[in-house]
Amino acid sequence: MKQEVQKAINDQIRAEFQSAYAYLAMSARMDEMRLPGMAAWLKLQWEEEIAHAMKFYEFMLQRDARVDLLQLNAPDADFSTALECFELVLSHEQKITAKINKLYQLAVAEGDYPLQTLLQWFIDEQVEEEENARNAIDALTLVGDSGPGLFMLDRELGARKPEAEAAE
Ligand code: OFO
Repeated sequence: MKQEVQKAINDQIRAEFQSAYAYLAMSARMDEMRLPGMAAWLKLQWEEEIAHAMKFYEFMLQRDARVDLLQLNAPDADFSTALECFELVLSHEQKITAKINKLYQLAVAEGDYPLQTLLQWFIDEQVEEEENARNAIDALTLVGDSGPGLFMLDRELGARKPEAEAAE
């Protein structure tokens, strides 16, 4: 695999682990805010991001490329309402989408067909990730940041199933 492609995938592995780290921090904040359903939703998101990182990791090993695990930063979980939290989720996912698209452009430019195939899954996944965040923002905008509406929405988001189970 070309050096530039390996470097870009290692950077994407870091971005996926960084996402996991961010969602775990957000989950802890939601727990503090007594919103256990949203905390559980974010914790599932944490698990999914680890799985994303590992997809790239296994792909690198399969192709005899070099995995370099890079340094993570302290995550940004600076919000004071559930709505602000999901706005942060959406803007984070939009940044990840831009990174995946850039990686795809590199895979095309370098003629790396296996990477293009792998990235098809991620391109679809990003559409879903952004949609989930937007749906939560729409619901929170409707119900507001307190009262029975928020309580019900917290329960609804807490019922989210892991991806594998949801597909069954
Ligand atoms: Fe890995 O999709 Fe979110 O960040």
